Amino acid sequence: MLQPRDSSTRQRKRLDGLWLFSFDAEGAGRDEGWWSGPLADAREMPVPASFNDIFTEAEAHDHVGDVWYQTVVRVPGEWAGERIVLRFGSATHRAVVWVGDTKVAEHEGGYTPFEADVTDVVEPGGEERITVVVNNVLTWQSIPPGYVEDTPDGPRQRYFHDFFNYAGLHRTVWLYTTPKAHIADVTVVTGLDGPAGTVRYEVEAHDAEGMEARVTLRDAGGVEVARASGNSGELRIEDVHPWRPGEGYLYELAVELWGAGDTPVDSYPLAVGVRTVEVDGARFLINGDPFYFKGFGRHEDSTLRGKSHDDVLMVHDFALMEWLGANSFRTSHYPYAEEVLEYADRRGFVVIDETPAVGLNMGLGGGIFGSQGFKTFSPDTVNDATQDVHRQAIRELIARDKNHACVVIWSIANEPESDTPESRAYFEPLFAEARALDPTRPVGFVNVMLAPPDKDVVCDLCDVVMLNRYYGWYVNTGDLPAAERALEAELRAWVDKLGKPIVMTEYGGDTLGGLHDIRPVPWNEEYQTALLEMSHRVFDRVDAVVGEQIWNFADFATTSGIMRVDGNKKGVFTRERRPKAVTHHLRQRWRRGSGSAS
Ligand code: BDP
Repeated sequence: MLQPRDSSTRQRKRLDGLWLFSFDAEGAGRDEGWWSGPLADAREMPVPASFNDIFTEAEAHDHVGDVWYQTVVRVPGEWAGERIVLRFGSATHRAVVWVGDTKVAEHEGGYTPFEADVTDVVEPGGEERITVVVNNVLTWQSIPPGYVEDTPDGPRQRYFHDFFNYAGLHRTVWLYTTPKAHIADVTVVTGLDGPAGTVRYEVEAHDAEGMEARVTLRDAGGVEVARASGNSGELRIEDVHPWRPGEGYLYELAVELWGAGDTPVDSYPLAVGVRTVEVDGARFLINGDPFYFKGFGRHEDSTLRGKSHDDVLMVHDFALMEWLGANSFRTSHYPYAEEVLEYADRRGFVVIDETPAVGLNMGLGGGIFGSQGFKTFSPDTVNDATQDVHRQAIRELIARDKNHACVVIWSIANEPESDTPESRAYFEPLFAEARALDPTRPVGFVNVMLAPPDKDVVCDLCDVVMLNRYYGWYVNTGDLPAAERALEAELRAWVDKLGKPIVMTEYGGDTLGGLHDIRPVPWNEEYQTALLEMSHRVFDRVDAVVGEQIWNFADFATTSGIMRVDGNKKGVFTRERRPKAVTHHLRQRWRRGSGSAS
């Protein structure tokens, strides 16, 4: 799915700002038709933002069910005759949208965009009321899953992942135009051939009978380097400047649709980084060179905004990662805003792109301890319907992010159950789906501690083994020598079993910023440093380890519970982005080139 862009044939209008907003605790709005007039007794709510932390009441923070958003927009008069589209970057976790009294869109899944062609519903030059009901409930048939417990005090949302269930309109809402005959999708696949680069392209055009697609590729200085016509084809750049980690060199592909006239009917600019990704034995290659991932599992999370996209935070977070010498991150545990992927393309960051499939594991309690008392896969829990939603989440992720040079691995789930025949049956078709949709990128999922090499039955489907391990924290707590032995033994067992590259996608321990001691003890800053140093010694001894992504970049919000003090504190930065002492170790290691591919 294409991001809205301005071009010679397209315009867009950002609808962000203060919208009217109502909690619908009784779930009355859908029956009462709240879209059919101005929202009664509404407050104002910033868009984009999670709604949870904006007001002061506990009911707002912990609301379960529907919330309503509404705004009035003037559609520019000069848009008459154009195709007009209303697009949401995300609505967490599902939404229905009305323009005036007409329902125009419905979408399931909280982290991918959706849009509606509203040409026939809006009047250019006129004002239109847009109403959205967003629902934040997690069920056994949502991704991620959860369930609602009815209590005498009202509904309580339970879920199995370790981050707060922020919800709302988290990303920009656009109203944009395309011509009637328009470019609906573009797919590029890049390659390298000695000093030359190739860009295979495919254009999908709608309502464009008799028209021709033409593409022109220009380098970063605007100089044309190749052109072609036809809905698909291959461009060749004789002396290519590849996209590479640390150097986000981008070409621009001008995609045009031509009819009989002497200007294009539609035009869409797409940034293209030319690079290759490949797994070769136990090595991970970008442009044929061994690559070592240095970075983090992150969250879209900050004070007040919750999971809202925010350019200030994004640019600052990348600056902090660069300050440390990081070169990569995983979009744990859901697709991040499109702006983040675009920025990663430009900064030369390498991304493991993950679906929202987190918490499909009843062996882990509330994120971590003890079992939940459910079977993960059963007709009443994660079932065929859940798998359909999961499959759709994979489709939407790949459809959205397939053209990003930064994306080098699809992660189809985080820490699911993967040691039972049911888990194998569940995941086999999902791997097939991801590979069919994108045969060019490695596919994997992130394996949990509970499924080590002698138990796991799914990792052989992966191109890259991605491991979350907490030696020295949840196991061997406070005993780093024992942790070091156990971590190394397990990694070697993975090498013996699969011989594939291993990326450590999580390791670390909770650390209260500012807590110091002369001895490293769990929770103090000395312990975080010692634990990471220990882990890094092990990674350096195991050749198949091709990456280290610490859990987590920054402290983040979770549900309340005895395992969490004001959230998860495994960040190397606090939630306010102040560095913990360990950042100095990381700077030394990552900037002087340790933790690099051999
Ligand atoms: C892993 C999860 C991650 C948690 C982390 C932790 O993948 O979401 O936050 O452990 O316990 O289980 O900190």
